[in-house]
Amino acid sequence: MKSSILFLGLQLVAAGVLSRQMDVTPASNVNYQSLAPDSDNGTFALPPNFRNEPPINTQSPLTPGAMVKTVKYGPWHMRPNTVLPNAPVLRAAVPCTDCYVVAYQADLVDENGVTQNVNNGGWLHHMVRCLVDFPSFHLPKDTKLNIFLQKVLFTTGIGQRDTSCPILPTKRIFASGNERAVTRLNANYKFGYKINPGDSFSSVVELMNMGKTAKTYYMTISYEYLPINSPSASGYREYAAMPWLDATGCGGSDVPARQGAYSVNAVPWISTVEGNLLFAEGHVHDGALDTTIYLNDKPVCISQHVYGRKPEYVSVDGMDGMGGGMEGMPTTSISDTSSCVNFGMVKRGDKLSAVCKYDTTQHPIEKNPNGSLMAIMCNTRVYIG
Ligand SMILES: [Cu+2]
Repeated sequence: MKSSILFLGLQLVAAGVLSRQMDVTPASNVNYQSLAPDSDNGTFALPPNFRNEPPINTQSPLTPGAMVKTVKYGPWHMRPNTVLPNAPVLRAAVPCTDCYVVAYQADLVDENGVTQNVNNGGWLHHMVRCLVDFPSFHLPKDTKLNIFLQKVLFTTGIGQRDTSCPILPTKRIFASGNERAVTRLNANYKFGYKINPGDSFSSVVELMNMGKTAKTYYMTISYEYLPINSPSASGYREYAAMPWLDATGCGGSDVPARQGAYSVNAVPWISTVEGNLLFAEGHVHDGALDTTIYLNDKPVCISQHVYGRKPEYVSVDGMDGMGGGMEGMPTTSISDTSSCVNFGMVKRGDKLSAVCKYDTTQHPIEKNPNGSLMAIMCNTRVYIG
């Protein structure tokens, strides 16, 4: 209750900031009438003020004039009860060139296109997509030499630097957790991610097969995009920055699991840009309640994590799913993560920070196939434009 009042307050503060914004093009043509957070297969209502982007609609995209392309990555053949930790996807296909990606959504499917999730053992634990700014290699795709060169490229990156971790070899641009929420960059203003000819994507993907049979998985990403030359793209620009606030700073995001109620702090970032806070959501693992983003130590966004609202996020131990709880008891995983859009402005020198609240007595930590507790995470992407 307290947090929903705080959240309402934050919305009002954001609305006040909104009226002072300049130098941005409102994306007034985005049809937000169709926003219907509870129109999916949810089994209970979302909390008040929970902002949930509607799924990417391949037939009628939210942005008029936009196109949607679903790109399939993989396959990964996984034995039962196994984890594929941060596998690289090198030279991954881009959905378009000379275009602005305005929204995207990840999913995990099997070879028949059937969605794989907690209820049948398939986890898209997380994926992180990076831009590798290098003309594509013209070598046969799966030769050892090419794979080696792509790995070198992936780990050295060329010409692109990450916003909050310039020390990293690549520039992080997209990410998703298993809740597979939509990231939308043009909720209020005309911003997108620009893909230029010659751009190449790389990703890391962490998958789990907690089921009892071997599976073949593919990750799909549905991109909503505007071709640069289309009239609908008029006024669009690339966002200015996407700082990644992470509990491990520029590390690998894994934080050793702990039981109980506690907070995990992400390492703050001092802004090097000026602009609107366009979109943010927290990425956590099961056990977390919410992620709060602070601007100069004042809370400006609460990204809430809701568990088991859709049937595919409920598993029963001993069945073909995964259980963190008691034998035979249903276990719920994060099914919905709320996003904040247009929640203020940053100036150069401002501090952005984030805190993730965990309470493992309310939601158990996930377990590895060997029964040990899985590492937790606390990170957030903040798109600024
Ligand atoms: Cu993760």
